[in-house]
Amino acid sequence: MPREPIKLPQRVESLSVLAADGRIDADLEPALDPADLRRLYRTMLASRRLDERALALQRQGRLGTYGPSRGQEAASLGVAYALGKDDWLVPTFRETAGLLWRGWPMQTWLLYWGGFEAGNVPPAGVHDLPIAVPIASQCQYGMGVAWGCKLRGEGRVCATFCGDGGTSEGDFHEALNFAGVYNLPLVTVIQNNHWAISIPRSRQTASQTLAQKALAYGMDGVQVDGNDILAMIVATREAVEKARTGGGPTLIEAVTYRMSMHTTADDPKKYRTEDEVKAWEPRDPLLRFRAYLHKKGLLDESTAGALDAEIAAEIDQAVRQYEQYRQDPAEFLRHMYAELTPELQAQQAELQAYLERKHAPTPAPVP
Ligand SMILES: Cc1ncc(C[n+]2csc(CCOP(=O)(O)OP(=O)(O)O)c2C)c(N)n1
Ligand SMILES: [Mg+2]
Repeated sequence: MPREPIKLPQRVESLSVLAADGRIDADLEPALDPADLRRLYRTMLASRRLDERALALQRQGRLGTYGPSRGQEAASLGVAYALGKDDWLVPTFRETAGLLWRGWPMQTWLLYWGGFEAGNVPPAGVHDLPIAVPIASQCQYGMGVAWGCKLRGEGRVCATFCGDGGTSEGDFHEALNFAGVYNLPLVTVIQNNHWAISIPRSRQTASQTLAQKALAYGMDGVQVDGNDILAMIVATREAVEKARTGGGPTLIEAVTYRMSMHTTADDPKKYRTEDEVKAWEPRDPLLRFRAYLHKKGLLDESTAGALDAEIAAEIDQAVRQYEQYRQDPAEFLRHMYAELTPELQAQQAELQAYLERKHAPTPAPVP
């Protein structure tokens, strides 16, 4: 009757490939097509610039409350890249880079933040769910989608995202538990950006890592340098391959940092120091990837400048389309049920009558 450590078949690993200064672990470096590397860089840059523009638009009163994704681009993009076209992605609201890779037009993304229903509609043929804001709800949706994939037996996989704060929600644990029991083709990615609004990661859990939570649900966990796009690609590819071939779910903790405010309704200076933010700046995923591409001879100053100009024009065009968009005010009633309930029908009729009154020509004054 000895006392001994329990040996678990699952593993918790840590993974990083590309150091902050652009040095690479050659044994782990994925063999990516140079055209793909360039496209990945372009998407990461587009995501960063779009994020900056969105912040400016919100400050000018031209966009709703906005949640920036600055600093978290690699964690999102690496996952999107590792998925197949027919796989599913379930985003939180910081997946700008991943959604651009999946083919979401910039103007659709702007419409989402502008509060329009049209911003919730994935482009044709893109198997993504709309952006979900309720914390860790994405885990449940992703688990359900993965279950559907398994039942249909088409070999498709679902990747779902949540934040470090999301790991304290029941939804997170219930989804992982279910995915483990039913051996679902699910990759759950925690974007550990160190903050849940003003709650630091250290107050979220006493666990040393978030990746180790995988063990409780009978799956492998991997803690990845989330600012290292190559490591994110390697880890997600392995998890996707395993899921696709019946090996079940994986939990990925992407260690990253929220370089901006939580949303435009937040002032992070109230709860974190400038020094902390500064310490993360050299680990910026965009700078690191750029250094890597420079070293490989895939990006020079003039190409980088041309790219910047191209992306700025693309964003200008998307902003124009967004601001010219006109929505039928009754649109919001149409998305909850396949058939309108009697109550919603009555509301729709009332709205219609109101709009007709509002737009009717003003009657001439009685002489
Ligand atoms: C169920 C629920 N409770 C509260 C909120 C308000 N809220 C929005 S984001 C957030 C913090 C989330 O932190 P984390 O999961 O780390 O994600 P991050 O914002 O850092 O990306 C909170 C409390 C919400 N959206 N949903
Ligand atoms: Mg967080």
